[in-house]
Amino acid sequence: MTIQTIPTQPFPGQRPGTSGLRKKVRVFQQPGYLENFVQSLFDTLGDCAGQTLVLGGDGRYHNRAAIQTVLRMAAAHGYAKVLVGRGGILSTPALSCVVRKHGALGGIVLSASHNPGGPDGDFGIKYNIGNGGPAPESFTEAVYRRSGAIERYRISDGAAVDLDRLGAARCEQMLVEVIDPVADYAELMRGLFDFAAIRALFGAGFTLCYDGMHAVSGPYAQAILEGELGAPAGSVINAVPLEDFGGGHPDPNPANAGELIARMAAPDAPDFGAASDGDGDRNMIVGRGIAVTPSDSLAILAAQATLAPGYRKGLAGIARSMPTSRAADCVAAALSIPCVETPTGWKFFGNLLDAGLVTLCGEESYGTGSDHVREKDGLWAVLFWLNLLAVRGGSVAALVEAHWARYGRHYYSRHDYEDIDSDVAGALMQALRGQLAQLAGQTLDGYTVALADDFSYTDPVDGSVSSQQGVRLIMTDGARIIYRLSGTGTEGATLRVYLERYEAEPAAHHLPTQQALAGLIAVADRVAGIAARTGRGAPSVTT
Ligand code: VG1
Ligand code: CO
Repeated sequence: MTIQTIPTQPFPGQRPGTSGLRKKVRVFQQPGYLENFVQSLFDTLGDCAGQTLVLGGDGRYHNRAAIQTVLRMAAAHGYAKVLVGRGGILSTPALSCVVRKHGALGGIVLSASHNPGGPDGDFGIKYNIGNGGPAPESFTEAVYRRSGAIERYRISDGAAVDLDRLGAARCEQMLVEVIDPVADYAELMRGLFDFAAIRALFGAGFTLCYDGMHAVSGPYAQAILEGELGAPAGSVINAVPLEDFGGGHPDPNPANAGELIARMAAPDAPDFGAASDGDGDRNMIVGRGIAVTPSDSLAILAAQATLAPGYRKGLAGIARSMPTSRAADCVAAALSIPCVETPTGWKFFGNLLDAGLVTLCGEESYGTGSDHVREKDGLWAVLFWLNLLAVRGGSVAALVEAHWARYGRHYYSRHDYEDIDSDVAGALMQALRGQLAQLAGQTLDGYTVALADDFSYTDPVDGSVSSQQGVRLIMTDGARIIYRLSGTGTEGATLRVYLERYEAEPAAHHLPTQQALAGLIAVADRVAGIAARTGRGAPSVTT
């Protein structure tokens, strides 16, 4: 075994987006592509000698090959130890948990999250720092700069490590410890939630369907929900992680988790439905005949948090991404705690959590989490909901409706226009930014614009500024239209339009969402010229 220095040349475009570097599998399969990025990462970190790295992925196609490459490169950079999940598997929240628990320097997640997998699908890599959370923008930008100047990478020519056997192995001087991917995570969950109450709930006949979408969360859900909490065998469907996610799109929303939504609408529907995404950090909560919007879910968890043992002392504050509805703000106001508005992407929550400014965080994109790790956490959200239902009784729908009755309802929808031409998308955003000054004060189809801006965020902890985080039109009645371009796609551009309208009156809480938002949808198109510019008469995905 020797450490080799291999000459290389920069690949253009190795710039991490909202959540890591994501490209087509074929791009990652180019010789040197992954190596260049990992070398740029290690160069940016500086001295890694004697440190611990945590490594795992969502099991998608190319995961195992990439893990071996990272192991051999870590060995060449003097890491003392790498903790790697058995089979190369670690969900994103579990990796965050392991990094924190074992005091690692950081972790590498191999995942493209909710993007489809397989040879023609997507792959991705993300670096998490010692707090367990995604590296901040200043760091990922430094990695990107380094990737543009790279001339060589260092790698051991050692043999592949057997990822399927628990226990210790070696690569050069480095210890490789293959760990149970579930154990540390399950222990953390036991300390946060009332497992006895949830066990009693299942014991009393409560039924659940959890859709693992053939992605990473199946083994976690089976071990915890079926194994520890007594949900009947078979409650977790599509539980085995597959390299191509069974051909599905592991994005837990009503559009992509069709099987679950159909089950929850059937006459013999279980009491509770849930799904998670490729890397296990997203969640969708479904009741009989109702899919809970993620923004509502955050607000409901916040309002009821003290019913879960891990949050009995109450919340320091709540944070939500800017496009996430303001339902959580109403709860924060009622609790007299702060609600912080951040740009899209979990990396912006890390500083707030580390500083103890907030306890719960959420995004409209089916992401919810807390200070227990530094990532959003799909199964955690499911356990939180089960804990609430076990303590309070009643159904998902009843809990949601009671919440709306007390705080009002924020009708909410996201319209995605996927794979549009990047230049067209760029021009659309540019034109929107150009209109901002004129828009304030205008009345459009009955909505008067109170504020039109491009969201900019100053991190209250380190003072860093992130600008151009989404164009917002905020109406005098509090309704909002937000436009931004996705930072996780690998083909063309995706325009996301976020629509929100507040309704205080309980008698008006049961409209179909798209109908309730129809007026705003028309304004959104009129202002941005979506149909005219993109040629699309309708969004490709509506959630
Ligand atoms: C999307 C979501 C964002 C989320 C990100 C990563 O980003 O909108 O809220 O944090 O995915 O989620 P974008 O830039 O495409 O809108 V995941 O589950 O990929 O880690
Ligand atoms: Co994800």
